[in-house]
Amino acid sequence: MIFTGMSEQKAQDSTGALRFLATRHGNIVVDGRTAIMGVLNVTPDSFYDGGRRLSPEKAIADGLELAAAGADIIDVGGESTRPGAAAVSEKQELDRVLPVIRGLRQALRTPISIDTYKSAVARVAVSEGADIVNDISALRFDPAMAALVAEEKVPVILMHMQGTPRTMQIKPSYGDVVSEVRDFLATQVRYALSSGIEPEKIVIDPGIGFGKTIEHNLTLMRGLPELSILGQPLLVGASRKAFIGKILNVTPDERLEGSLAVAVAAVLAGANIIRAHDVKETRRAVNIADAIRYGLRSGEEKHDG
Ligand code: 7PM
Repeated sequence: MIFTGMSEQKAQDSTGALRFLATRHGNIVVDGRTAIMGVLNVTPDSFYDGGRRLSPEKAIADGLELAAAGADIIDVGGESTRPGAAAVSEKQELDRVLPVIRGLRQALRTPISIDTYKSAVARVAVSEGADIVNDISALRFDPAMAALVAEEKVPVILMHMQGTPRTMQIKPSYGDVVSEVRDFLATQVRYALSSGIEPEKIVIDPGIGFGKTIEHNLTLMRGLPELSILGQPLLVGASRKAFIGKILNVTPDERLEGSLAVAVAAVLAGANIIRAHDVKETRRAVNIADAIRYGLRSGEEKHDG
């Protein structure tokens, strides 16, 4: 693909790949620079950050910290999707996320995504200031989700998952994991379009760790260019996930370096958005990957040596 200078800021490049994700709180650049989505789980039971934010005040403070560290998006979630995690009611999920969305929205203009597959949760979250719907079911679990996203004209993240959060890690199985994930995402993009969601508002995501063995995750990382060719911005979320722990034989709190290595590999293989717990460190690592992938941006040139 040919870049004629990042200052032109056209909506699309010559290949049709999207350069921006338009939200109510501004455009998120997704080409020429990788966006970072900071994870803000407001749950008692997430595998890494669960139980850290039992009050909305603590969650809001952590969200402000993610923004200060350079997050381009803050992903607020009220239900853990780790294997076997307890399901929560719509009311409980909203009780967790709404005070946090309201508090962040008052203090910040950083785009906020709501990590939910429930349209009722997404509807209220968006009305209170969320800008993006992050649906780990890719519009499949709630038949009302596609219409809600179309009506609100918000960007949506379509993520691949085999099975459900409860069952997904019981013997995941594929013929060819890359082509199956690619074909699934292509189908869900078509469904989103047929539901009236605009093409420039659709992000795709292979769903690292969602119904995949360690080998499946590694094969998908290798196959990311096959997903990029769908022409939608590509999000990769591998931060502190189990396959990193299995390779390095470390617990979630020791997975920073592995997560940064995966983030860099993802960017060099075509990712446009990286979902991460450790925004400051991920931003720095990804800035290097961005410089390799896209070249220096004006202002970044410093003398050598
Ligand atoms: C087990 C699996 C435990 C996954 C925790 C998680 C993603 C996401 C999550 C992702 C998008 C976590 C995750 N992962 N949304 N939500 N992509 N779009 O690390 O990879 O918090 S939950």
